[in-house]
Amino acid sequence: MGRGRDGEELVRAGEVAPVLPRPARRPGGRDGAGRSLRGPGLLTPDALRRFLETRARALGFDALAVTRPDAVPALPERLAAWLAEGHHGGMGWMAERTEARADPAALWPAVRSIVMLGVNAAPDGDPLAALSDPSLGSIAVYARRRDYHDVIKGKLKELGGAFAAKAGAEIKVFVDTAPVMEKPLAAAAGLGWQGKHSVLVSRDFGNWLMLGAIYTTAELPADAPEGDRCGNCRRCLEACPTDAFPAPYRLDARRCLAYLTIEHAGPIPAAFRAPMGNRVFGCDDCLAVCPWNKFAVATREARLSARQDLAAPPLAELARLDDAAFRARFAGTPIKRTGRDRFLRNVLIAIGNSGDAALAGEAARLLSDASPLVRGMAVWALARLGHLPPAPPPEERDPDVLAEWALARNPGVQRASPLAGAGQRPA
Ligand code: B12
Ligand code: SF4
Ligand code: SF4
Repeated sequence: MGRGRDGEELVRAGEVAPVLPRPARRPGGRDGAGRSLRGPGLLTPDALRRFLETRARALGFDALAVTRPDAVPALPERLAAWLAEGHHGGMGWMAERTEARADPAALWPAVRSIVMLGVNAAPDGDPLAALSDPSLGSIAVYARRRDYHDVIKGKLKELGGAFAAKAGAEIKVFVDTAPVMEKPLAAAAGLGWQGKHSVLVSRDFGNWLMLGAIYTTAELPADAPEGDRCGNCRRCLEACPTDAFPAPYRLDARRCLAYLTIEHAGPIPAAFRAPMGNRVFGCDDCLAVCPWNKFAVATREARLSARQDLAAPPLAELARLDDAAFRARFAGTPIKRTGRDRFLRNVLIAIGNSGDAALAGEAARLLSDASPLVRGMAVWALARLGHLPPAPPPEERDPDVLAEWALARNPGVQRASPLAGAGQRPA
């Protein structure tokens, strides 16, 4: 997911106290060829690499591989093409600092090696189970737990600090918050390959690795990239409820429910409301159908383990969240980032799609919410359920909300049946 911030963390040798390694729990990666002696302890690049692996395992990382800053020369062209098509939608920050985003050396000229790390966030059970019960809200797997940005950033700093001290090198750590293209770098390092849905797929962890990066001035042996293992498969492309892939390997974020439910600020465009079904935060459809998930096992990282109360919360409960209750319920999770109003917008669309007249009362109450975004979606939900009052309340003056009232009277807004939108495409 996007974060839209330019967070960079430079750590110099000795700034972060090294931690004592706990016993390793997973076999290490590959050994590369040594090149020169380095750092105060005269460690070879191979020895530094082994140090990184041992420490990373002890900190709870599940995958580590190394690449060079110039490993993907096509990146500037690919990023430019994506932006030129407008596929980033309202994520204006993706169009900023593009030179640095597409070229690690432009972000930090001193970088010599890039260490890509993955934390397994595989779900325990069917990640799409909530889609079959329209009275529940479906929340993306990555968001049913503590915010991975916080978890991984902490681990990266600890690992990077220990490495910087050992190597006598400088490092910067990144997780989603800086102009870094984590997926192609992880693919170049051999952690997996970018599937036709563009997400990194791993032979060991399927679609569920969350990524982070350490840029360093140290020379480390680089790993070989992993080849594309999608073959003729098209499952992810076909599973998308909103046809968000104009071609394999290319995503138009403006059609993606992960973008629309999380990053997009205003009302969800009308054509995508029915296909949203009951997805109230993010979407996992293209990830969940990938056959490579059969090798994934549920996360061993306790701090990334799912919170049961976030797996499939009842819509009726979510519709009652005021600002304080929203913050209390989702503190420490990625969901808090949307804020209460955007989240309630999504909940109301799910209520509209539920086909459940018993939920109409929740939507009716929100016709007088303080947020115009929420009031507007309450109008849509009530129209979908066939319970819209004949006229807007006299005090309603907001032009966007009044536009929703006008739209709701349009015969194109039809009553929903249970599960409407699950697998349905927008007009
Ligand atoms: C912006 C963003 C989004 C946007 C746009 C997604 C996108 N595909 O770009 C939105 C909001 C839609 C989004 C959604 C999700 N995101 Co997001 N997102 C990011 C972010 C911040 C940047 C991604 C980026 O650089 N996009 C720009 C495009 C141009 O790059 P690209 O996707 O790599 O595109 C490549 C292809 O187009 C390719 N290409 C073009 N033509 C061709 C042709 C061939 C033949 C080939 C092979 C390739 C190819 O070249 C491009 C460069 O490699 C990253 C974190 C980061 N800093 O990297 C997280 C990140 C990608 N997101 C992540 C996750 C988990 C998700 C969701 C699953 C969340 C959810 N469940 O709701 C969805 C998945 C949707 C999807 N199918 O992509 C994880 C993915 C982990 C992984 N294993 O890959 C990341 C890496 C965050 C993290 N730190 O772990 N995200
Ligand atoms: S399946 Fe969901 S997450 Fe994947 S591209 Fe389509 S809308 Fe986005
Ligand atoms: S579902 Fe098929 S095409 Fe899509 S990423 Fe997985 S293997 Fe590749």
